[in-house]
Amino acid sequence: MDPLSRRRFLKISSATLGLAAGGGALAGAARAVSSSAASTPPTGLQKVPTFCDICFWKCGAIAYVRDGELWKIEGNPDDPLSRGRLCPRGTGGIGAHRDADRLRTPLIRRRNRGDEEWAAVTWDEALGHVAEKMQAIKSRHGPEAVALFSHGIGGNFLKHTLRAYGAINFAAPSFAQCRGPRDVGFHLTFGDGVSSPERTDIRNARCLVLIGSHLGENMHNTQVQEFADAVGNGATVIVVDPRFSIAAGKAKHYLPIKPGTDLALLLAWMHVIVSEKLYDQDYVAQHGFGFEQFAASLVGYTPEWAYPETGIQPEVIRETAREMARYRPATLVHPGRHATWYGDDAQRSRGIALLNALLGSWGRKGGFYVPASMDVPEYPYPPYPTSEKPQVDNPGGRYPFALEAITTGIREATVTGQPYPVKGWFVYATNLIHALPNEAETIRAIQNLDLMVVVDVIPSEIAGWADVVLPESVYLERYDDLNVEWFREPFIALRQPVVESPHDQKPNWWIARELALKLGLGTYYPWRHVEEYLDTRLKGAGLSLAELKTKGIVGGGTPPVFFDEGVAPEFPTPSGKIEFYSLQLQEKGFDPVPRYKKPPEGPPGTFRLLYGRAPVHSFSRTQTNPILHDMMSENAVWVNADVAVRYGLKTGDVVRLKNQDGVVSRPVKVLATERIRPDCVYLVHGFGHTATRLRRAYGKGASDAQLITRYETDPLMGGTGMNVNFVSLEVES
Ligand SMILES: Nc1nc2c(c(=O)[nH]1)N[C@H]1C(S)=C(S)[C@@H](COP(=O)(O)OP(=O)(O)OC[C@H]3O[C@@H](n4cnc5c(=O)[nH]c(N)nc54)[C@H](O)[C@@H]3O)O[C@H]1N2
Ligand SMILES: Nc1nc2c(c(=O)[nH]1)N[C@H]1C(S)=C(S)[C@@H](COP(=O)(O)OP(=O)(O)OC[C@H]3O[C@@H](n4cnc5c(=O)[nH]c(N)nc54)[C@H](O)[C@@H]3O)O[C@H]1N2
Ligand code: SF4
Ligand SMILES: [Mo]
Repeated sequence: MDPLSRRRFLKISSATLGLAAGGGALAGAARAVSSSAASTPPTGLQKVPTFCDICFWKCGAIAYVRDGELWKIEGNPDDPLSRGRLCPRGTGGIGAHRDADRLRTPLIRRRNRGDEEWAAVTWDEALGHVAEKMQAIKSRHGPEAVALFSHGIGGNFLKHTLRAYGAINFAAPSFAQCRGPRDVGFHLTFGDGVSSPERTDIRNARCLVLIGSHLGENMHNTQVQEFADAVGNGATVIVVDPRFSIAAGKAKHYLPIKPGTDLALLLAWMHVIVSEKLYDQDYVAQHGFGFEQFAASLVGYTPEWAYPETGIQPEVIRETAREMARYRPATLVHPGRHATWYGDDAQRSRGIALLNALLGSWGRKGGFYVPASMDVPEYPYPPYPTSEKPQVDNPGGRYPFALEAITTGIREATVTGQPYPVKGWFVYATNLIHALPNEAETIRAIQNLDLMVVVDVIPSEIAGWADVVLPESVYLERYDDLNVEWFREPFIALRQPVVESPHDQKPNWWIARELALKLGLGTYYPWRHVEEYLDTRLKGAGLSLAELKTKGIVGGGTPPVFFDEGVAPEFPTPSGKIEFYSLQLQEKGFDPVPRYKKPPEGPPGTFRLLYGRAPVHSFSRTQTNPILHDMMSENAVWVNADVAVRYGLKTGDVVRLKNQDGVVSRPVKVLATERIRPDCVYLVHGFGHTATRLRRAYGKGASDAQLITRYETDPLMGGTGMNVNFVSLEVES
């Protein structure tokens, strides 16, 4: 049993749909995809509503097709996420359709795994081969031996086929390499996670605290727009980051913290707020559990104690704590998103949750709202087979608070064969070579497989390791499952094809369905075309596919989302309250209140390797996109200006980074800057591609992932803290 309750948000029934979508529907929106490649291309201008897939924010968009050619894409004004504006990546998304490096046909491996030598085959051959191998694995090891790694909504149909086959092991890097610790820390405290899109009421915050959440480089559209609104409204911004981020440029207080010591700062802040009685006493008395023990645990964590740990002066800690208290409950201490930093991340996130609890911001305007979604029934499929076996990634509940499956747990089982063998991997839209720490371990696991299938749009690093590569149509060329969004304003959005795929690429629903037919699982696909599936689901909500195709988005009105507006304050924790003291943590042998532990230092002469986002790229997926590539074609390593002088380096000089295990990066340019502490260096993630068929991106910049050979596993939930690698600068002569 999962010791944490699943999220329990408000559900809006279709009865409230009277309020839906308003007048702003797109008159005259038409389908620009001709029914077959042979038919005459449409002339004139078509506008096709859909939603973006360059990251997982899923902004509503309108694609324009001029004389049959994809012309441009803009935000859908009816969409509450984008409010009519896409981020630069979304605008450049049309480059994904045009990318000359795209996969064009199914491929079967010719020689050794990883050699990137292929034979082009038909879909029938490729899927026939995959089905045959899957049947062999099933008869030898059982269906549980086939696992799926996938990221994003596009994986839904493949998941359905694999569930029908009997598979039970499904994981995404968005948990153990991203937001997992944060959601666990908040679950343990409030009984509920932060969700995506985050339930943060940034636009109404009067004080916004960003702890390494580099909004503005992290381009999640709604958050960036709301951040601008908050700054425009005069909100106080406090930024804590070893690097002077774009967000730091908007801050009243910038705290250049020593990396890995945030929990010390959080504890000192809470010490000030509790000892000076600045917290929301009514809120804590009404909703809190174990406050006395929690308060007692803070006694030693004075600002003077935190100073040598964090490098932040005591008076700055006091002043910023008081500033937060001044604006409560409209003080939002942002929970971050990519939280897998040091291995103590669920406890650090719990620290952030507890600070918000003291400020009374959970459920309050300017803090965290209570999201709602519309009720759209699932498609009525026959039940899936059940399994006697537990999931393979977390044997014996070793990480007792894991809310989702752990990618690296599946990888480990694939290497060890324990608790049972994993012999087949399906990889859908996740470049595991860049997304998981310790690339060598990923390759070791792959070498143990009988079958490795990758569904991708470009010949990525992970595709290079596949036995069978299946080329998918990009998001502008396909339908996907519905986006039934949990947000302030609940809504349903449709992704639909705007243009045809240029070669023999196929959409995920088609691939999943054909594979199921080859596996003899036709009863799980009562529908022949995804349009039937979508229409059936939408009819269940009193809507239709025709309506969604025209509007792109149907909204469910603006329900109350704050306690003050009448939403019942519910905390689905074991005590039914906000758990300042956690008995469930205590029972499992963990600290019931967060306790600070010093992070280990690196070897002398090394710098901690930090990484993050650039506004115009998503992870490792956009570097071949011709439009986004032109905006930023390589990354540079940020080096503190004084350090650069010591090494005789200036901006534009080339170095290699060598990590503590002797792994050396590709050559990368230096950015000598005052904007980073001298004890760390920084790379934008996703560059340094090594797959030879990524012609535009190959060899440009350096890969942070390649240097992340070490990671610290979070004992609560299995997240992989990746900010624990140290590099030296190797100057090119
Ligand atoms: N070193 C390091 N590791 C990290 C991170 C980091 O910053 N540094 N970030 C972590 C975080 S926060 C996250 S969320 C994860 C992200 O991890 P991933 O989601 O795996 O991100 P990408 O590296 O972009 O890999 C996406 C893959 O999907 C392919 N793809 C793109 N579009 C489509 C499509 O329409 N269909 C199909 N089938 N494939 C498609 C791309 O070509 C690419 O191969 O990585 C985590 N791991
Ligand atoms: N443009 C763009 N935007 C994106 C994405 C993308 O690929 N491209 N990906 C999206 C996804 S899935 C995610 S998860 C988010 C990730 O974005 P966020 O959750 O905002 O941030 P991270 O990538 O974890 O953190 C990077 C920042 O943390 C700082 N940092 C590093 N170590 C420490 C530390 O010890 N303490 C503190 N206080 N700060 C530290 C770094 O200097 C950097 O500024 O971005 C999202 N938005
Ligand atoms: S934030 Fe940008 S890339 Fe992500 S879905 Fe929205 S427009 Fe697309
Ligand atoms: Mo992420």
